[in-house]
Amino acid sequence: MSEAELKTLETAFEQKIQDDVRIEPKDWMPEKYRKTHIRQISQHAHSEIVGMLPEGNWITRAPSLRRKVALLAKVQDEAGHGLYLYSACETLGISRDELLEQLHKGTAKYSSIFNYPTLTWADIGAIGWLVDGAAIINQVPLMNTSYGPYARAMVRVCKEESFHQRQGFEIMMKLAKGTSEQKEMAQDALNRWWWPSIMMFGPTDAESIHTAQSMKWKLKRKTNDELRQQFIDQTVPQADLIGLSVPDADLKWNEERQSYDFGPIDWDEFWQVVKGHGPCNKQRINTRVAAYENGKWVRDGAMAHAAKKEVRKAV
Ligand code: BYC
Repeated sequence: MSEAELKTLETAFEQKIQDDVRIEPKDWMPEKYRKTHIRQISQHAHSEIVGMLPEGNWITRAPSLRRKVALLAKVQDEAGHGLYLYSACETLGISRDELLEQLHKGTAKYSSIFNYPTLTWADIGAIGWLVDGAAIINQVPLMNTSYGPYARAMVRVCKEESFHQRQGFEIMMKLAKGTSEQKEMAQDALNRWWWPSIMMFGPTDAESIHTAQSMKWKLKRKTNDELRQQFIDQTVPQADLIGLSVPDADLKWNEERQSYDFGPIDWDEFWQVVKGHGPCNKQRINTRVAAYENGKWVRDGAMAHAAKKEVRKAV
């Protein structure tokens, strides 16, 4: 391709981004746009399937049949989200096997939040309320992201995450209004999950290496700090409503900004977890690798079945 032809394609691409016309899989796109989408969408897909593990851990111990059914449905929804996102990512010219290999080898990331343990039933409430709550805030703007398959996947994902957030909040509300032991359990879960949830939005805008370019391409529609602030402003009144206290001594309503001021985030802890040294990183990856290996016979069976069907069609 000549330089002039490339320039024409680049100009047409930039114009589409400017006019909010979605980029679709067969459209021309800069290689960096393609790569950065593979990075973000695959990190998102990996987060969904690794995110099943801390919650799946409680399916057999849910305190009632109603809670068990709701949790089972939630964990299945996360598997579905992973599948839409892997499919969206595959439209960018990378295979599912390559994506999973990156996860297993640790060259692709997944959300830091899923490297913390779920110690009590209240943790399931805290994850639904805080983690799914954070996920919704992060993902609603992504329904307007510039890459078509990602934006469309986000529509259903966001609807389902809203159910998850409500079921988590309901668990917390019941515990907070229950016996003193139950309230204590809810408070303890909030204490442990609050700061990791705030960290989910990623490094500050000043430290974020990808935000500026991703905002230009309209991959990200809001910055990490904007989303984090939105989460805090939305969640603090919910904690107040159920009588739990947010574990931040510096948290204070700022009348001028009409927003909460909050205390310093432990970025050292965040990077430790991102780099693989969180409480459950090794366990999570080992479990995923074992699930992949143990599922080989299912994939082989499905491939053999598909191949047989193709042969039948051909004769
Ligand atoms: N954990 O330049 P930055 C869910 C990495 S919700 C681990 O700001 P970017 C779920 C980042 O990848 C969770 N790593 O990056 C909810 C980059 O490293 P690389 C998943 C993180 O991409 C409930 C470096 O730090 N949601 O699935 O502009 C139940 C510098 O960061 C984290 C999504 O993935 C983190 N928290 O912004 C079940 C949403 N934060 O890649 C499941 C889509 C940053 O250069 N993703 N890093 O090696 C996004 O919106 C953005 O990718 C992020 C990061 C805001 C996460």
